[in-house]
Amino acid sequence: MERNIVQKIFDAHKIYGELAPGSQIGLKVDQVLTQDATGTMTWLEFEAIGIDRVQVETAVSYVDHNMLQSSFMNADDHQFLRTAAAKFGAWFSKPGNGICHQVHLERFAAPGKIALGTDSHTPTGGGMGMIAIGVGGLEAATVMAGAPLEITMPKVLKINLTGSLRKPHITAMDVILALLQKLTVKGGVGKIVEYGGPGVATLAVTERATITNMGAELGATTSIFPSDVNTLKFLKAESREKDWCELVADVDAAYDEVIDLDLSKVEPMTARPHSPDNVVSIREIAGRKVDQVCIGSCTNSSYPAMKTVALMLRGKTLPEWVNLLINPGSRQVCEMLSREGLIADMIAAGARVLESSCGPCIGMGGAPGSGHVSVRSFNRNFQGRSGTKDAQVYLTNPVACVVMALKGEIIDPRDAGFEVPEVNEPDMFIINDNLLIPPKADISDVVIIKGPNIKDVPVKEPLRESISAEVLLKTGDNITTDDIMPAGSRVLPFRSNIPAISEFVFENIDKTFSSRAAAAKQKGGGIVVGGENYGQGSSREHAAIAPMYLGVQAVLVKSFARIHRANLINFGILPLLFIDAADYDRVNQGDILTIRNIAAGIGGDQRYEAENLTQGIVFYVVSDLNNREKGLLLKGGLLPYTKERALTK
Ligand code: MIC
Ligand code: SF4
Repeated sequence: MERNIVQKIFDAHKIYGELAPGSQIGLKVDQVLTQDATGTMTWLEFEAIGIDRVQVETAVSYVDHNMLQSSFMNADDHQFLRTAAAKFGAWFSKPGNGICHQVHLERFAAPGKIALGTDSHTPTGGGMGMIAIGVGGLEAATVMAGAPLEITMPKVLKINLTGSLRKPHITAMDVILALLQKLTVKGGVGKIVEYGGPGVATLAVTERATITNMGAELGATTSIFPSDVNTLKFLKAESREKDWCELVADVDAAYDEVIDLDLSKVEPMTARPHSPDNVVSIREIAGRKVDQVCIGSCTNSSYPAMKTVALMLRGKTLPEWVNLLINPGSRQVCEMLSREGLIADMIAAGARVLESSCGPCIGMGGAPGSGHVSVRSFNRNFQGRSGTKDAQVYLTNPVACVVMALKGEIIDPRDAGFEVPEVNEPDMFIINDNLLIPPKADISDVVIIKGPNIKDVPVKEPLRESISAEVLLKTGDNITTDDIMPAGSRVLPFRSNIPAISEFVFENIDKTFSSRAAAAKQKGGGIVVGGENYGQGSSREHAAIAPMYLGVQAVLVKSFARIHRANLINFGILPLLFIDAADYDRVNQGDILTIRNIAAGIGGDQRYEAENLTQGIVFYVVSDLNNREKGLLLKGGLLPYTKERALTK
């Protein structure tokens, strides 16, 4: 049978199941990456499962998010992660080595492999021809403990690329922005996006990685490119040609859906506030004054992108009112730029060069001023994520970012009259792995060190037979995990401390949420009601653990985003769907809902009667759990479920 790339990789990793969309499959995982903001929980969970050493080929623990270190908390977390990696057999990427996705692409990603990461932008590895999927921490911990990755087989959407980009003003960023404009933040839900067609050969690995990185914003399970001579070139330049294999779809491979995209028709695009799919061509909104520009992040941090930025800045000066912040994504890129004198060009022009970390992308510094316009080469512009609620954040390509920084206004890069050099991938990268600590063979003297801010993972009691709880909050569509569990410099340091971080749940929507939830917990707990695509965005399981800690028993919505739905189940919160979307209007905040006979419902047709006691009405809701999800939800979540299975093995 003719197969596409996804089928080829899944076939080679299949433990059980059929590769038909919608069926349950178990896959062997080769690599797992964690980052510090989600990783402390992941490694605490791994420890709680009770397995001595990671069971996957390669596990890497990165530190890249919590780098501000405004108190002891982040540094204590880094020490915990370093000692846990040493104890459990993972690589440790020290702070300063760079953003997990960029470093992973450089040093570990390999075609044909399956990788999981506790970060939603793990699909960056798809640029290398690898299936790389973002998951919650507990999912990653159980896989590192030896479990297969258990997922519902997604559909495969082929994007057939023809033509070539009109570089250098138009970049890979514009490709994914154009797709977001077409497909929206829900367009990839339940799908893997596989790129193919003659246009693929015109894109280098790092350009492909920009596209697969931001495929997360489509809601896709992951995105993947073929592995070809460009892939080999990149791996050779990283001295890793041994990791290469060719991987292309068979000529007559079948897809569930095909979309054509002519690269030569792509325009310079921008996503306007406050959603990555709020995309227009830059020319449509030109003229607005720009206060801040940020370049870098895991989306646009490659050496060619950063070198282009530096050369464009050479000999120029920023306008008085513009702040330009640059965070090269990895130490490798940063070291190469500095050895070539390119960092000097950036700082001479007036840019503020930040360390290789997530930085302003997740509100760890670099917050814009009140109402300011911030233009970023990043992947998310959700309201408040920058650290400033009324900031107007636009997303665009790095060349457009430099042009807008130098002009101080929103302008199409083709209209500014600046020379833009074309920079290619180098033949050889500088390889210096001294910030990458390999797994240790002898762990006899390794002690895991936990600072006072690191608290145990809370575990929920088994699912109740009946839930009678207050609707604590009713939200609209496309609620993000940034809305549920904000990040930024104030909150991120508490990622290892659930009691403390739970005080911030829904803070940007309703400051009283956590105190109301705590009060409701005494009377039976809470329910959150939402619209479509609830929980889009980040993989942070804190958006499930903290509500669980506050007594939330169920979340009732029109539809869920994939990773968040899994996180709710993993932490024992019942994910419910309205059968009739019109019933959404029959629930108000403050109402008391009662859902009875839960065990029988889960074992049966998964339909439940929901009685709105406040309004005296009844409607029906449904859960769409598979057998595994049913089992672990009844136990109170994945941790108690996995521990019990490990003990009874
Ligand atoms: C993000 O971009 O939102 C993050 C911060 O990288 C998250 C992970 C986290 O919340 O720690 C993600 O994308 O999963
Ligand atoms: Fe870091 Fe931003 Fe990338 Fe998330 S999206 S991993 S915060 S750089």
